[in-house]
Amino acid sequence: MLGKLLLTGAAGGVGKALRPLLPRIAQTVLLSDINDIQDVAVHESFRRCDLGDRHAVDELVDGVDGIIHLGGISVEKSFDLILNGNIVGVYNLFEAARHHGKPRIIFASSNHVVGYYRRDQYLDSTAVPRPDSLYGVSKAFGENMASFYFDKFGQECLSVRIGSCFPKPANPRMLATWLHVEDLLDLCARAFEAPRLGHTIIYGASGNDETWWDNRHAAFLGWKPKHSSAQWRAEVLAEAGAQDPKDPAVIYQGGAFVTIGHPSDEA
Ligand code: NAI
Ligand code: 15L
Repeated sequence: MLGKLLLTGAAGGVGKALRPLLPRIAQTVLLSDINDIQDVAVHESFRRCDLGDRHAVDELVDGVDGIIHLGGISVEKSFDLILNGNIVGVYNLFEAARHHGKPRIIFASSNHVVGYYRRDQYLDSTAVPRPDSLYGVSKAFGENMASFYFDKFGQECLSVRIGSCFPKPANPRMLATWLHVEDLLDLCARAFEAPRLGHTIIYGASGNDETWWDNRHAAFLGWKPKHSSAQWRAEVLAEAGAQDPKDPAVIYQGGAFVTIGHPSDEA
């Protein structure tokens, strides 16, 4: 059990879903986000912080025993927004951790690091990144920060290439990528408890019938997802109707992210 856990991005979708589960792994939780949070529970506290503000992030991390880093831009957006939240923000977080006792970090990376692999390719964590967006590039940067900070400074981090962490799968692609938040919580618990974590990358998907990802390099964590998208399969496929096998959004793992244009070209 951790003493004080820092949860960044706590006002977001995954943060909201994870918060009620966190007493299973930490005595107290420091919530943080660039947006306000009103419903702070007894075991929680809240500090508003822009991840791009180095001094504020340094103060945020001081005194925490572990970090779940969800904060940042979570979809394709302008480079300026991604630069602040996901590049400068990740740098600030790792620097703050290095200066404050190196609490373990769980970094919310994304499947969009490898979004330009086809769905008939089975990937492990050694696959060379093929990002499908500026967003995916920024998550690859975060993973590289994790690698560098471990090799040079001994900062341990689990980068979770999260598939799709939502209450239920929203489309046929998510039948493969879906991650139940309880499986994410269990993965975080194992990463904090493991005798050695080092720099590890894992794909974050539940035990779905279809998968494109092989987590054998992270087998030492003993993570066995309990949930599966199978219960929604019939409903999701019926709602979606026929899929065009020539559509890049169907061919590639990143789905619709591969069809999004450059954000600076948008009207
Ligand atoms: P979200 O967009 O709902 O939450 C992200 C939170 O980060 C927001 O509350 C936002 O206000 C905050 N944020 C953005 N910029 C910030 C900044 N400069 N400083 C401080 N806070 C900032 O995203 P969601 O779905 O909750 O995802 C959480 C994390 O997991 C994100 O890092 C996302 O990239 C990653 N992820 C999520 C997936 C999913 O299926 N939900 C899949 C893959 C990765
Ligand atoms: C992500 O990285 C996003 O944060 C999330 O909003 C979804 O788009 C998810 O990937 C996905 O691929 O389904």
